[in-house]
Amino acid sequence: MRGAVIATFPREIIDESGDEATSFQLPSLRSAFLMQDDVYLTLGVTKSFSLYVDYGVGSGSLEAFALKQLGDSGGYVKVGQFVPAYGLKLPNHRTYIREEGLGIEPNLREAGVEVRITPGKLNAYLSVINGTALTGGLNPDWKPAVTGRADVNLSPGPAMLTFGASGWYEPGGAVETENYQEFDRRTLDLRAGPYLMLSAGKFTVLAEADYRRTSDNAAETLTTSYVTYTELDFAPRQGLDLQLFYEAWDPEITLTPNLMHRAGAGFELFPSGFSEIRVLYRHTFVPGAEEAAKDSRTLLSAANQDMDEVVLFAHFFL
Ligand SMILES: [Ca+2]
Repeated sequence: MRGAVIATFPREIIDESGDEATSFQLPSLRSAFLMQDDVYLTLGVTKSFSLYVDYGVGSGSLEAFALKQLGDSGGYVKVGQFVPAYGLKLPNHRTYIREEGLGIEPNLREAGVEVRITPGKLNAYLSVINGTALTGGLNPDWKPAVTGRADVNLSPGPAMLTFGASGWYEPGGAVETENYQEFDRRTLDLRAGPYLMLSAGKFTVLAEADYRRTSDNAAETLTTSYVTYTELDFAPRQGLDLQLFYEAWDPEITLTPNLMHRAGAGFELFPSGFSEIRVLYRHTFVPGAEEAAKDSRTLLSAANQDMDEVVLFAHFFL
């Protein structure tokens, strides 16, 4: 089970153009919620064939697949409904490289086939997916999407280095109508980018950058955006992790100033083998947006991203 307590503190944005602007102001928020309450079961049918079910009681998300291992190296074929492989695996999904910038939600499950191969130092995943029966998924229409990631694992000296890239191509993204005669309303979504993990002694660096292009045929719009994430971890002793991170999101490269920056720090404690507590503080800011918002109301939403947040995560597992 994973829960979170969040407090946000928006900076005051003064808009001189009128009262309506107040509706754009992000509310200050004190909130607690259950992020995840999964029940899961693995059934080993034979040495190399297993069945796996994971149900999110609160979210209704369902992961259910059959997995056939290919040899002893970790390679497999997976068939069913699962979380597609993309980029770094972060415990916090409220980052620009997940839910906020790339639209990859924590409860996203897609039905399809995934293959993992591990020749030599390479570790590669490739899946063909097409939405999900329960929650819709990202592409609930007739066109399958292709996603995957591949990385190389090296150990230069005492360090461990993993670097690779991910891609996610959806030719039939979110359909905005139930009327299948209106096929042109579909969107095209492409995400791609490199990532790396480097650890040496008590230090670990995580980094990812992604490009995203979304075209909406109905609205005749094309959006090009990019996101980055960098994290530095220091573990002074076992069971304690200190973190510094910086991320950025430009939701549309042709529009300026709307580049959002977010920087923060936090720590992670493992009081026992079954629990994890994370506390983090982060500050989001958009240089130049406040000044620009006085002239252009369209930039108010960017200006109002300016805020501080304190988040406490608690995670218990069996
Ligand atoms: Ca921009």
